[in-house]
Amino acid sequence: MQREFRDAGSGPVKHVANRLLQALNQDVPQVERESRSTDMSETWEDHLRRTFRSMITARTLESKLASLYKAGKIVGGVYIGPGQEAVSASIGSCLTWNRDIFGALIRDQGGRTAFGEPILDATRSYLGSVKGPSKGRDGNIHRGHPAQGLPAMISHLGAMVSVVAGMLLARRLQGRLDGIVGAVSVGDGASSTGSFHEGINLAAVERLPLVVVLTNNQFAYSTPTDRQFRCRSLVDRAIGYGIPGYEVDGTDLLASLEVISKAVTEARQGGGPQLVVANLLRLSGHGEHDDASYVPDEIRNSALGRDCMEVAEHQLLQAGFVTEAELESWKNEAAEQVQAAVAQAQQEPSPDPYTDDWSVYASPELAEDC
Ligand SMILES: Cc1ncc(C[n+]2csc(CCOP(=O)(O)OP(=O)(O)O)c2C)c(N)n1
Ligand SMILES: [Mg+2]
Repeated sequence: MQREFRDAGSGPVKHVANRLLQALNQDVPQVERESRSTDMSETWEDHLRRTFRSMITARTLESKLASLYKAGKIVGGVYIGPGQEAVSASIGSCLTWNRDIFGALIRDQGGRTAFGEPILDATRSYLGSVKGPSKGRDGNIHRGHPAQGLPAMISHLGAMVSVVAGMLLARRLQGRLDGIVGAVSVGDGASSTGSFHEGINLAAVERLPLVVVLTNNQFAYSTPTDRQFRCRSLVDRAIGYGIPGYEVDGTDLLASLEVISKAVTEARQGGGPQLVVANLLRLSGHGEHDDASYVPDEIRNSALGRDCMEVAEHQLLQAGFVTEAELESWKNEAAEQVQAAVAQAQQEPSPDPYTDDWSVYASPELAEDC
């Protein structure tokens, strides 16, 4: 199957775009691949379908959140990850809720859903419901379920790398690390922070089962990659840490799931930390308040700017892994679930500042054993 792309631009963008083109123009694999999810009975095809369904749910949910924000129904910011669902959902679908660890960042609704976070968590957080995981105090994405392996997100870019490395080290010291993987999702901006370096270095030295998935979406807010790093590709950083590194086209679900599942399996089997670098373009603003007018058309029109949802849909239909009718029903089901989750959160109360225990430093109810 030959894929067609719009103009790949010039210079470095053209170089990356051409490499992606070469990779993408290989045929959709006909061979049955072994599923690397923890459910050993699951086929590669089912793993792929499950991952894609999470992508659909995430896109549907985030589109709804964006329109609620624009209608003034959400206070604060809305941060979404269109274009990144294939990478994010691939991380979540290779992990097992209540066993593995997932350090999600701001563009990981796909991964959260694939990992097992209920979509009600998102609507309750954004709509300020007291029943949300942060009891209505966090207006967007700093939510989690630490006891189930989803630590509450820290915004400070690379911080989750150190947090997840620390959680893995703690589990080893407690004698309960066996077969567990900790995956963390970060961006190109995060890769310039000390915490990213310290976390990976510690994991490499201790040979912890840490998988770092670094999504290079070409911007950290409005900072482009040429103001962020000087190396050819961020995957070259793996050499410095002495760990395996993989680079993948993040707009391609088949390729992303294959590479991420390989990295997760390697880590699970004792291969130590793994670095996956996924290249794509952030298809939204940094948040919904940002029109991203600083993104040049040259990048938007390159292969990096492809929408992974369209690519995945095409791939699955072409490979015969899904039918048009099934796709339609998956989309309808996602829309119904999102509608129900919004309606439920909207009818729930917000925290009451006069009666609530504000728990400025810690809250006994929120302190879960992680
Ligand atoms: C130390 C710090 N500075 C600034 C911010 C605000 N901030 C949150 S995400 C972000 C950009 C992150 O870029 P990147 O790591 O590439 O991830 P992306 O948003 O592109 O997914 C910024 C500036 C922050 N959370 N922490
Ligand atoms: Mg970025």
